[in-house]
Amino acid sequence: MSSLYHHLAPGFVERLGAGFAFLPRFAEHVAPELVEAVGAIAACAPFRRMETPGGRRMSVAMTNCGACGWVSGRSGYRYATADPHTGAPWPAMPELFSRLAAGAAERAGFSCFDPDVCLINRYEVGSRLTLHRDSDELDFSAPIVSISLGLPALFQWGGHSRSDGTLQLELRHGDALVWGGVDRLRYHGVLPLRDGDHPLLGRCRVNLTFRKAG
Ligand code: MD3
Ligand code: FE
Repeated sequence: MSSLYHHLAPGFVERLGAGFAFLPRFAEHVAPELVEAVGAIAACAPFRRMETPGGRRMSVAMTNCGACGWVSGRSGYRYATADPHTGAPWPAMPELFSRLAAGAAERAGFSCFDPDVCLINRYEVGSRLTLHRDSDELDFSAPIVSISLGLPALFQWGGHSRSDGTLQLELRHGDALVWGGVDRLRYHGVLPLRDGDHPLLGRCRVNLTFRKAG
């Protein structure tokens, strides 16, 4: 599907649903700065593979920046103002991150998006995210903005019921997605990362998701 889009210049917006927009290469021009900022964040709040409420270890490693961060553990999923790993507040969200997220949201028709969380997911070869919905936020009127970096991934998205069929979209370095309105609670996931070697990130993929949690 995305092979139709990736030759297009940044600035192109593909509206795939009333509240779902695909912005190929939206963040490509600032990707090196984003990668550097992720390194600085991870130096303070290290990537860790969190435990699910069911006691399994996720294959994706995560960290956060912003006023709060998404955490998972035996007691469930929640947003926390401190990193349970260090006890310290999460690193501040870089200006570049919030500006970029607001810009992507604006392009998709959501004005004044002011995220308080950036969840950072790191996929190694074989890491995946099973089909789920993002429903731990208090305010579903705000969209979620995602930015992909590094190796390409097959993203799958479905409907409002787990059993609805899914479509696939390949997400590449610099691509942005915006989900809001009626599409905000769709099921989605990421298939196991295929091996490759990315010039900036090597054998991994990093995804930033910007949220309004509180
Ligand atoms: C559709 N991340 O962190 S980003 C997640 O590539 C997550 O790491 C994936 O799903 C990743 O929760 C997918 C695209 C995305 C993010 C949030 C959504 C799609 C979404 C929220 C609602 C619907
Ligand atoms: Fe999600």
